[in-house]
Amino acid sequence: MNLAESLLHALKARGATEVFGIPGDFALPLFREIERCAVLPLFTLSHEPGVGFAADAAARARGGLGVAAVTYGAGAINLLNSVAGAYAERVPLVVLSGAPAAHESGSGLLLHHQVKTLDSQWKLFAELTVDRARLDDAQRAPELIARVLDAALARSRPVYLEIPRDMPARPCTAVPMNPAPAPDPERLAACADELLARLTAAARPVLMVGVEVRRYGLEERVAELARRLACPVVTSFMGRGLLAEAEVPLLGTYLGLAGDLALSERVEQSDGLLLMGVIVSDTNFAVSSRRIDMRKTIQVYDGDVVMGHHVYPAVPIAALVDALLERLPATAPRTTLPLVPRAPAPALAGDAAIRPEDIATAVNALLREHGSMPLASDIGDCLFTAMDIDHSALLAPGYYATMGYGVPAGLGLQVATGRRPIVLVGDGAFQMTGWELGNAARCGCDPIVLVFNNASWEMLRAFEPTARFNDLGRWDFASMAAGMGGDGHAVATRAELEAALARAHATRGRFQLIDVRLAPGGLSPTLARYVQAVKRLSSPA
Ligand code: S1T
Ligand code: MG
Repeated sequence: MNLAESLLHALKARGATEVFGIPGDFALPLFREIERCAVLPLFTLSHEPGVGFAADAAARARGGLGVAAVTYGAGAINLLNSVAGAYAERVPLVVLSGAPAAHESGSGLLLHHQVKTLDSQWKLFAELTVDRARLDDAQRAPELIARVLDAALARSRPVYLEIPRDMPARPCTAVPMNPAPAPDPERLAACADELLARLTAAARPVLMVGVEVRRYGLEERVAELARRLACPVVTSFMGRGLLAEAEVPLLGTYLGLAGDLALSERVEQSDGLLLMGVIVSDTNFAVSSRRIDMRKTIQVYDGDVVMGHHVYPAVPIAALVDALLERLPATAPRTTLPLVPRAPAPALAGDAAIRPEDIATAVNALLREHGSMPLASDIGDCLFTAMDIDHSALLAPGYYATMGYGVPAGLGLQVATGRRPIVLVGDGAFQMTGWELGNAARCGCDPIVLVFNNASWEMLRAFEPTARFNDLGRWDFASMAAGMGGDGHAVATRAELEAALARAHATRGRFQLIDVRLAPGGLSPTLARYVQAVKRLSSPA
């Protein structure tokens, strides 16, 4: 076996099911080996940001590692923003970068793709990963690969492997599978006992679930925990879609002043708020009507558990959930709290102009008729509109908030899970990475893509209403679909939207792009409330 093969087996053993990438001369030997040994299928895309987003989405949707393979310099540095988003949103993304061979690095020449020094790229990735290794010694490679890949899974964050181009074909032994270190049993027991004591003492406990619940594959166990705790469950904004297919008394998503005010009140008034895997960020908590006193919450995040002034370090969330389940009788009565209240699907008046909320209504009608579909959303009003779509599995950059995520993420989701997604994307974000749809057929994907075509960076206009720089002009995305191997439908009325969605759902094997011509200036109700709340909370009292 050679180094590339050993690496691919190690990736596969840790949940990877494909590699997304774009080669370059420093990565040709690596790509040659990936294709030759076929341990993991290789999917090439058109631009490295899309490669990173697709690999990120594959990891989020399927669990386990996502893999992005790129060339040195121009390729890897093009990937940085996607890796940054994966770091911020806790995604175990593995970057494989080609690099100059030993004899080239020592040639004394400046090498093409080089930046400041040959280590510049290494230093850039140091800021966006939890571990890194340069595989320039085939003897040491197996232990380095094991350490780095296991760090990605344990910390649920990106890692970086630099592979000089004279190394992929070098003979190499297999990468060991090292057992994850067990948490200190006494600390774990004390932590679980105190946490349950606090919840029992609380008169108004609430469980909020966040991204770590999905990243560590805990949805089923946390659903069981929710049932046994028999307390109300909400998701954070970033956790939207969590437990969507689990049987739990989910009240909905906490959005502070931008969401359901009764639900927000319940969260903000709770005297026992358990934040399970929640990123305590502005996007999750910025528009709370009253600042949640984090000293009264129980925060389980990034390997630590914080309760009041007590900190329990190195308590992995999975171990804690299991310890809590051990302490709670399995026979606890199933709670009768209501499931997520579904917004009534008002009938769409046929010839009226389309507003963002009409898209949610039309998607809800489709999902209620044909069954659930996973969603991949970009940033922009499309993500706020997604809050009005029935609770479905949702991939979105809700915290790092980079544009360009939606379409590549839809491809990554379908490649990794085989499930056909609905992609929600604004016209501005589509201009960035929507063209990856040209690779959909080659990747075996046929997403339904809803372009929120408001001819504007509307989310920015909401804060800068007089600025002209948010004008994008009306692009005719529908007419571009055929050239990329899909079908395009331009719709301007609600009836046209419903008909196009039905037609798109019935058509398989080609991506379906629905170019929704939105009336300028319209915001979804959630984004409108969010903007109001931000303005209110940021204006001097
Ligand atoms: N560039 C990238 C890569 N990501 C970003 N988030 C931004 C810039 C800033 C930005 C937003 S929201 C937004 C921009 C430019 C406009 C999005 O326009 P579009 O996709 O058409 O969606 P909509 O019209 O619904 O707003 C965030 C807030 O920083
Ligand atoms: Mg727009």
